[in-house]
Amino acid sequence: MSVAHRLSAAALEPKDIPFYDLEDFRQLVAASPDVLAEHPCVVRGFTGQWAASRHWTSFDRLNEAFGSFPVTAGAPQFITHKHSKMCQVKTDFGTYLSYVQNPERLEELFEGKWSKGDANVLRELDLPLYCGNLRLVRHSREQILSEITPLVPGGMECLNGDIPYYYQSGNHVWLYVSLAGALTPLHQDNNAVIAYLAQMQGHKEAILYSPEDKQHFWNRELGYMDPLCPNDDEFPTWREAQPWTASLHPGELLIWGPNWAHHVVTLSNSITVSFDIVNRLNLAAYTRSADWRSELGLIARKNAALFRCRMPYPHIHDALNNASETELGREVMICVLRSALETPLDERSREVKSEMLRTLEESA
Ligand SMILES: O=C(O)CCC(=O)C(=O)O
Ligand SMILES: [Fe+2]
Repeated sequence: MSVAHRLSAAALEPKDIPFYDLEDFRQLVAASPDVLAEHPCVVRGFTGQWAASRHWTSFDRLNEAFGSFPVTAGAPQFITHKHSKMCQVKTDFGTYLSYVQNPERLEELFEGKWSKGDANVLRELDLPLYCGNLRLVRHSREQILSEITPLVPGGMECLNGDIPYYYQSGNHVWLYVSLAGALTPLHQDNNAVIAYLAQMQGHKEAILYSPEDKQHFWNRELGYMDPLCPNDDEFPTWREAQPWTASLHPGELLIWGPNWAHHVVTLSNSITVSFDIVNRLNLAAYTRSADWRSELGLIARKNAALFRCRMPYPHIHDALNNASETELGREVMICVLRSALETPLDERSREVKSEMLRTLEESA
């Protein structure tokens, strides 16, 4: 197709992400366990089972439980295009909640806390600050997970608990509280996770693209396009990318497969739980990812004395001294998996750890 012809071609009509009641989703997953590689889904009737759907919708309760947690809030949440501008404050979640309840108190609440831009730049950007990193869980046995149990809808498999350091390696159990207008620009999540957004309050709109269309919505030089305002010069083939869209309301859960790119706009003040999943669909892709390796490498380096003592092997000591964080993370994981496999494990945990070890030994 000539360039001129391609530019004048019509963009692909967005496809509606299909909605399922919980039981229909269960049957869909049983018939096609890999359905999320094909398209995202919205599931109704799932989050109503959670204690969190009663507890995490009260700001007083959220403040009591998580107010002291350190967070950042950005406008937009983060940026994924080389030329985008953003503002950011470093604060605690309680102060952020005060802002969400009284956005006009911006200056007073964040005085001296700006790490990017300031209140004037924020007004120019015309976006609210958005805290997207209230991290709720660091270990798979934490009590707080009972708030969002069952963790996954419709009998989906979830292997998170069998993966060492899972919740410390950049994977989310995060709570998002956002004002109308808050923006999460187009991006793909770390570690090839399956992910969901569980809407507890308010309304969001999401646009997703399959990883197979990546060449049309991303380039190495600039990053990701803006799906609401695609730039023909920067992304000349954007019309060939198939958008999938969903409007998300309380009680609905949007779930997508590994590496699906997503752009999310908050349309009315919102509370959402976000959760990352690994199962057999993405275990190998997870294991091959660099993101958890560098997080784990960083943990090992920050706690070098402890890791030296627990792992008395010359190659780990060398890696602690000389290797990049990503290489160190791989070495540490191999060591953790080998020792775990020497102990009694249930069958599933043994399978997961053996597959991870095999994949890591194959991929340097
Ligand atoms: O809800 C949003 O604003 C986007 C969240 C997101 O990107 C995620 O949870 O992976
Ligand atoms: Fe995301």
